[in-house]
Amino acid sequence: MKPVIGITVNYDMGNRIGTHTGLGTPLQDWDYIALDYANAVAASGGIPVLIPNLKNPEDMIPFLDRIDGLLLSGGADIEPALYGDVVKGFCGPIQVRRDAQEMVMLKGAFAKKMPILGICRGLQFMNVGFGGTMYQDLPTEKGIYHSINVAERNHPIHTVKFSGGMIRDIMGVDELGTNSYHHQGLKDIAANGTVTGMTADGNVEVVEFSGGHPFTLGVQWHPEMMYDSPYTKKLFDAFIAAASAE
Ligand SMILES: [Mn+2]
Repeated sequence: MKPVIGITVNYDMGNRIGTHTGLGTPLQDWDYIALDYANAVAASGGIPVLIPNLKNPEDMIPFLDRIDGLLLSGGADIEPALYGDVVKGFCGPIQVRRDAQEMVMLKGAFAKKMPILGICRGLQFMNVGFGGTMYQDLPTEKGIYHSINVAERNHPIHTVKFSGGMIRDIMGVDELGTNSYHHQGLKDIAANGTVTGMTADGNVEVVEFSGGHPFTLGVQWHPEMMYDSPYTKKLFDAFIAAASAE
């Protein structure tokens, strides 16, 4: 049977989606996500299911009994209070409800030893959820620039060097050209995290986390946007295979 992969989504309480598209009305909340994630899951044989940001965090728990793997998607910045920091002027908008709901999903999936793949914010959220911290803005705090929106989304714009681990085994190469769409970056790594991929300018791009399912891994780039890359297929194939084995 094909594994069901739960995909977390963005949350908009500001009417931007509904009123922009003309499909909604003021004061409506909207969930939204790029289709690339679901396409990538489906292309590797999984059944993608979008997980809504329900009002009550405890209402997220039943989803954990119905999914075989969890994909934490990209999106808004994480509330700094979750990693013991205050909001600095260069932090982007946050989505409080998404943070709360995603924490239930992450902790629940981890406790159930379910395969977890984090992408962009998803990697950041895993690190924060397991006790790590963030740079709120890489250009300001670290002097490096990773929000590189100058080409098609599938075009590699920087190189990630793998230092071993599962990511090296999955990809079968020592380094990989990837896209880069993030202004924040990982600072202190959670105690159960091992960095297995970095850029030359010192940004953490892959972390593998212990204590849950062996496939508990996050990447900072957007593999799902690199829809024609064999390495995207390799990564999602490995994730779906891990979820199939449950
Ligand atoms: Mn990057």
